[in-house]
Amino acid sequence: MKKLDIALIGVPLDYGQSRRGVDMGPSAIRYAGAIKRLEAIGHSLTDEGDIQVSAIERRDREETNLKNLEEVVQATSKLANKVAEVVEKGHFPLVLGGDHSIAIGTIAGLTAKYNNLGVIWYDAHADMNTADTSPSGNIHGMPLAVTMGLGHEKLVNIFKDGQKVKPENIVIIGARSVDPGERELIKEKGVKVYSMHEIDRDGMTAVMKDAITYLQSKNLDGVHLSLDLDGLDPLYTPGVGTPVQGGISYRESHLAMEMLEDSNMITSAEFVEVNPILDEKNKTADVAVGLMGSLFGEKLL
Ligand code: 6HN
Ligand code: MN
Ligand code: MN
Ligand code: MN
Repeated sequence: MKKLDIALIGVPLDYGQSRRGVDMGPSAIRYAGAIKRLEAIGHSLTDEGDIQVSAIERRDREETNLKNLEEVVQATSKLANKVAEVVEKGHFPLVLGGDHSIAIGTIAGLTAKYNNLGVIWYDAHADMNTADTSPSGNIHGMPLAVTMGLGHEKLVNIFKDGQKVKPENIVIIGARSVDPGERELIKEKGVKVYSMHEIDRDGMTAVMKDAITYLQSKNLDGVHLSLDLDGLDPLYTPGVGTPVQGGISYRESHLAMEMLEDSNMITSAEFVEVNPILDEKNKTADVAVGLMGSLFGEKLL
């Protein structure tokens, strides 16, 4: 991989879901050695610090099905501005969550540079609910819908109004827990999904080859990797708020990252849902940093 100028941005946000602790994700990932690991590969790295998140302790007070909407809007708006600032300077944004609602801000900010962005959503979930379909009211289950222009206008209009990514430019990998409303939306919008069924049946090599070829056919000017650590099986990443059994293995995930590195298509990334309170000795943050190593071109020999 060519040497990158990586801008690391932490987002200590846990308002997009209902379990405490995922706000400590950026610290846990830094503690697991992310910076040294990426510098050892030869990249230069600037730690932009953390986005400020309001520390209001009154939660779930809204009667709507969008918990902590204002806090999520504020933090993701700030994040979008920061991401826009670093991509405009030519840096590679590497965003550390925080819960997956942060992707609303990351992807919005990326549109400052990319007009036809692709997104790889590595996750057990589709994160395509809206307030109307969400079983939980948690905004971390909604960011992919928001990115397609669907959902509360305050979320959809962050950074700039409306849709940020075309549905046909999105690929989901690792899905195994999809809500009824999400299933309908996937079909209606034609989102490409590689579920655990395809990974089991065809193998990760075939799935990644197909996903990469699919995205290469879309004339994209950038591809964002949004990696939810719950995409992996909780055996490997127990420190997540919404674990689902039967997930992607550690080795398959490294292979996927290596294939993305070989493809040269990834222009930004985020690693989300690391929750140190639920973790076992920072195992999940360690896996996140290992996957970054593969994604950014770490070589054995
Ligand atoms: N994540 N589909 C469920 C919901 O509440 O909407 C779970 C979402 C999980 C979100 O893991 O980023
Ligand atoms: Mn610089
Ligand atoms: Mn998930
Ligand atoms: Mn997710």
